[in-house]
Amino acid sequence: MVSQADPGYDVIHQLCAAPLWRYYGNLFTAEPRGDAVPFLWRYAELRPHLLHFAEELSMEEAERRVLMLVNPGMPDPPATVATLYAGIQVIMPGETAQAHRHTANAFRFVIEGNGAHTTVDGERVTMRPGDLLLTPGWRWHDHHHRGEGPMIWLDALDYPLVNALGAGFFELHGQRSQKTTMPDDLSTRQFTHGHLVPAWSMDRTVSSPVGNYPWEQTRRAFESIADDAEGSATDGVILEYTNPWTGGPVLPTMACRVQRLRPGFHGEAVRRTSSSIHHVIRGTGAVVADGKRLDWHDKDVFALPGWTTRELINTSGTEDAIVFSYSNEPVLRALGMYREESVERQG
Ligand code: GTQ
Repeated sequence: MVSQADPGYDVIHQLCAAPLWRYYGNLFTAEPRGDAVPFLWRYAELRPHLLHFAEELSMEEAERRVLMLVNPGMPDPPATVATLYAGIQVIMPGETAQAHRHTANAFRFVIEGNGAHTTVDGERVTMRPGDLLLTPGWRWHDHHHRGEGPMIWLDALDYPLVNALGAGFFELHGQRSQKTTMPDDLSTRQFTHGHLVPAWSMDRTVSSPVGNYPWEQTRRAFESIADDAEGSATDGVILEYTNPWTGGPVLPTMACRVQRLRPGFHGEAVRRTSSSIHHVIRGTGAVVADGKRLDWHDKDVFALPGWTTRELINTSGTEDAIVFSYSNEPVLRALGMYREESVERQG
């Protein structure tokens, strides 16, 4: 029997080798065991600080003026859950966030404000509250605000995954603003007519070609199935934003969904290997995550790491709750690692 103090341990350590038998249970866990924990960020707490930095920090001092939502279990490098990041960005009237590009895929979900747009590879894309705007990897993008009052949105990126894969590249454009090279909102207008898509374009990329999935469409979708759709036992009436070329997720690494929880909805408990980040568009409710209850309100953000047992609850007896969310489910599915199972309710 080998002794704990066997001098061989020190020697192999010096040789940059290690005894697998001392690590085995941590490397090959019986079930997923990540660093991230379920967590909730209250919009009402963060907003004043965002506005403080909007006053104090110029756009020349910050590449982007963003409060990152850092999971207490993933401080360094900061991430929100495994493979995913969320941040809250603010831009003030007259400001420009300069043009750059990165291999990380990004999208924005607009929280408040009007009169801003983002330019993505030469196309101006208008931003309104509730809109989902895509910036797939390596597209040039710069943000502009020509309206009044603060413009605030949720940023989502997959840089934790990109960096883990050693595939991170970043470039400044050189000019603060890109020149526009096509009509405003063209990609959105071309794909806005349901099943009719432009057949002349052969550029069928892995990412959705749509610049903006407008709130107006989302609202209409919910309205037209208002009381007919039963929805899912875990998630209520949940809709997925799709890539019109494939019917699949909008980005290869991130799937975006929006759900309506009817008054009093109490979802069945489930756990999934995918990690997700949720933004409350409207309503009041709770999520019971691994037995712990997190209460949410309008515009809050909460993170659910993979394999967290969770149930969603709308605590209002009269109002719908509408929740936007994104997950790394496409990555897990592509790699054959997606699993889900139903669990006994805890809340
Ligand atoms: O707006 O391009 O939250 O590059 C993080 C990195 C936003 C952006 C973020 C970014 C951006």
